[in-house]
Amino acid sequence: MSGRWVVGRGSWVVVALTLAGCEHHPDPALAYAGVIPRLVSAASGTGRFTLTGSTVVVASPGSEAAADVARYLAATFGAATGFALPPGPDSAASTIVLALGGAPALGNEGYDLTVTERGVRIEAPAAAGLFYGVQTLRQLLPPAIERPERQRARWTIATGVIRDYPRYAWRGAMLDVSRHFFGVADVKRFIDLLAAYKLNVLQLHLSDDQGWRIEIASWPRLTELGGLTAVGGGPGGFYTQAQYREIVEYARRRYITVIPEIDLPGHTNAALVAYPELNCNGKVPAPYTGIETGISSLCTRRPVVMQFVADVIRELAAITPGPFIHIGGDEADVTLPRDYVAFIDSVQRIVRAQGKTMIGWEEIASAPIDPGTVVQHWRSADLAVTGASKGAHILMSPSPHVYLDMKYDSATVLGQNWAGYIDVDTAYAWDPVTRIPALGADQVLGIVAPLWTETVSTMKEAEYLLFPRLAAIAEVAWSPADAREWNEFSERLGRHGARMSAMGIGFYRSPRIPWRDAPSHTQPASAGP
Ligand code: IFG
Repeated sequence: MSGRWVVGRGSWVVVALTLAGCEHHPDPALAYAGVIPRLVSAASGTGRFTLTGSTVVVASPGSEAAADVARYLAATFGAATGFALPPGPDSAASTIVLALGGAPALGNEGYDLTVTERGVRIEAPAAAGLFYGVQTLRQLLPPAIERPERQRARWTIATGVIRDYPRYAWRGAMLDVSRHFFGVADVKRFIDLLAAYKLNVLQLHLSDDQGWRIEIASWPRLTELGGLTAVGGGPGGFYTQAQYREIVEYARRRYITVIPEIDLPGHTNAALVAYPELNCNGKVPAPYTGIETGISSLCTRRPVVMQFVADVIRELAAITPGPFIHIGGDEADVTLPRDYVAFIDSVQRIVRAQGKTMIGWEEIASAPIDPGTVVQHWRSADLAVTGASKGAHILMSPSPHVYLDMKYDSATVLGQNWAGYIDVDTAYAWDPVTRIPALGADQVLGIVAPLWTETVSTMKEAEYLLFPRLAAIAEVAWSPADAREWNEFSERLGRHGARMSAMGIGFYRSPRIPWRDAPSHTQPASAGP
């Protein structure tokens, strides 16, 4: 039977819904109320639209971006359906229309999505909105749409109307490829997972004590030597600049901005191993494969160090189309405070000279940072407030809520616990504005959830720590604050398990969630450091 779900601000209203049929053919109308992140508004109807081999995709003429979203849609839905979903005319009997235009109030990531008996129409002022409409469309289809193999199924969507747009413009995750290296294919998988939940920033933590992961032509030993190590002594690795460009382009097609992080002046042992002239004692330190922090520093007063920093940032800026360069700045425990402050001031001049905006972990707030600098909060509210008082924008990465390398609970093998245990409710039940009361809402840019990889060496392990918490955090970043409520989310996430399984995600089956799907995996065996 059919029903209507009306989703509005603050409450769910079920209008004459009769739970029909058995579990594996849930009422398509239910899907509108199941989308993660939660939609701003949605109402499902009693009609049905079924995708078929004759469905065509109609993209706004003259827009390469819209055409590229159409190609992405065809590729994303093609594997499971076997349908070509080719470009076609608006007059076709079965269409998915991707139309640029619509209500300007939707902003550059919002969209309207309408499903009728004849087809789907996604309308958005900008192509990013079309892309996010496609992410929602995926979740209106049965979970099987996510499976890589072709299946004979009825790809039916309930008719309905959706209006959706994000709360924050900065919604992302960070992957630490320094402690353990993750190759291009893994990073592309990480990007696909971000895109599915409408996240739009990938911060790549490219250098640390244990490894340097990006080729710098003017300082080749950074990767020739600094790229050889990793936590635990395993093989390291690095990206050539061509591979980095490949990652950036893959992310761009999914409306994700790559933000490279070169951590300075601390977290630099791998650089010192490669170039001891950067070390105050001029000696080559032993490669570091442990997991302590605050153990290293560039010799910030040496001219050669500033030349090094200028060369690295110049080369990184040249391969980074995005407006931001992250210079780390955290845990510089063995850098003299006055040297640290002078160094950060010098680095920001170098970043500015490259036409980029500097991002740093909250410790940079102790330096004379430019207004407009991005300060990434991770553990000190005071430093975040200091940064904001200097005109910085605050990026929220509060470690007790979004550090995805934290264990779920004491039974979790992977991960650490210095910021506490983080189950799904802890990742969900917080708000970026009220988290630091002294911050004004307009001073908060958005959210980034870091996955540090001291204890994580494969994507399987990464995905176990990422999900379901990253889906929860994506909702904190996208959905209206007054529409978020833990009990409703936990029910919705319980129904979402089948979709994560279909996506091949070996997620943590939190006991706090009423999972509706059969368990399909167990906790990955520990790799440990
Ligand atoms: N803090 C360090 C990270 C990482 C993390 C692991 C920041 C900004 C602990 N710095 O978080 O390098 O080691 O949980």
